[in-house]
Amino acid sequence: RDRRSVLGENLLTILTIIGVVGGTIFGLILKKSDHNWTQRDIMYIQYPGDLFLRMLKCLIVPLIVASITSAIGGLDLSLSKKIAFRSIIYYFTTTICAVILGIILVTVFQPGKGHKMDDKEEEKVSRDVLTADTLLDLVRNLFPPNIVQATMFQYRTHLEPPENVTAEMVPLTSFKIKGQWREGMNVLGLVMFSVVLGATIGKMRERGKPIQDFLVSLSEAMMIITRWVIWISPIGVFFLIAAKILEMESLAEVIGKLGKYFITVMFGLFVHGLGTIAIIFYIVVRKLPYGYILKMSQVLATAFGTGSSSATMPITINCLDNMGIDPRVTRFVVPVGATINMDGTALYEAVAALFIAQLRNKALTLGKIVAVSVTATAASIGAAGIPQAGLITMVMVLDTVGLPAEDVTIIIAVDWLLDRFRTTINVMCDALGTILVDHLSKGELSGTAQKLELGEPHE
Ligand code: DAS
Repeated sequence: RDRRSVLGENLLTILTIIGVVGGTIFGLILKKSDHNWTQRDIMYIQYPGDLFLRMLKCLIVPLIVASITSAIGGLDLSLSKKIAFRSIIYYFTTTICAVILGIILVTVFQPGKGHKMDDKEEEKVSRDVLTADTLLDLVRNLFPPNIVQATMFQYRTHLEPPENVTAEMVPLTSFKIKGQWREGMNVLGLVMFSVVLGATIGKMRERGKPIQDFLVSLSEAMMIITRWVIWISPIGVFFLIAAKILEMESLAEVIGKLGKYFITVMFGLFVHGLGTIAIIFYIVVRKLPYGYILKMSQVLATAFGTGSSSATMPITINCLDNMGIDPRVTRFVVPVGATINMDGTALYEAVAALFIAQLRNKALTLGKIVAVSVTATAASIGAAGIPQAGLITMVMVLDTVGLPAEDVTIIIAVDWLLDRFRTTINVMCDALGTILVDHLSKGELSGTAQKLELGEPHE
């Protein structure tokens, strides 16, 4: 790739980071002014950012179908099975580690103690390990009806969303946060379909070539559009963050009640992110990470600015292409990971649910805590890669510990900020997984099948 494109990449990275920092400062300056900011004012400020977000959203459906299908179709079936298997093992291992880390931190830090919301005596629970009732608890909670719902997908077009969405556990195409309808998109079904279609095309061999060639071209066309849209990200993240800062309640009063909770989640995300980097780079790829992280910074800044793994996905794919990762691995691991691999969300759901249980003075048996680890994992799989989707699937985890769905409102004040950080971790762990799977599959990839033809690196 020539020097010009590398210079362009670095310039864009610096501009996007300036966009994040500038948007934060701009938002704080506006917030400090004595103007009374109405929802309408904020909508206008957010408008350039919304345009940027919508441009990225337009790419999601064609990019997911074309990338996953052409990536799997471009490999012989045995190799694509190996890549899928390695990816799934990575997703589950990192998600479970994130949940366990979250449970340990919230149990050690006890962020909910001291702000009791219920004055009733703390229930005494048997601290013994696996008694019959704990086991019963575990089994009863292991497959609550909403786990089935969370994995059930409904890909609805823009129908009028159902009324009481917070009780609904089916990952929604639209849901309400703070009285505002948010349109979203659950791509789980689309990903499953693309995997099956890709495997079918692979099996068809020559007869599948016309559709394979079409999908490879469609995937490349989406990446070319991405490389145009990517130049708007500094402006997009600037206005998205400024508007969010204006919307935010004053941090002072919020930090009081939710301060320890906020710090517990942030510390967990930091440890998980650092740990994943250390394991992937020092043990597997044996390369110093700062070169990768520097290249990744534009992706991470976009994930932070948009709060959406799905919207950031085209930019993640483009960045990994520029790193020389095999496009067939990238076009499978990133779209699937952006949909079902959300380590940051899983950690956050476990911490938040146990934090609220502490506030409510609800002592939990070991069975309940183990059940939380299962439902927090399922909730992160069920969460779509759109802003604050984790807040919606949180209801499922609250249900596990016997808390009402309305308790979600206790943590809503800082959720938009935590959402950005957990989305950044989600995206970073997807990219690290791609680098890992590419490294593990190097031999087989260079041997058997041709690389996907990529167009000119971006200008
Ligand atoms: N914003 C979601 C994402 O895009 C994460 C979440 O809501 O927890 O990854």
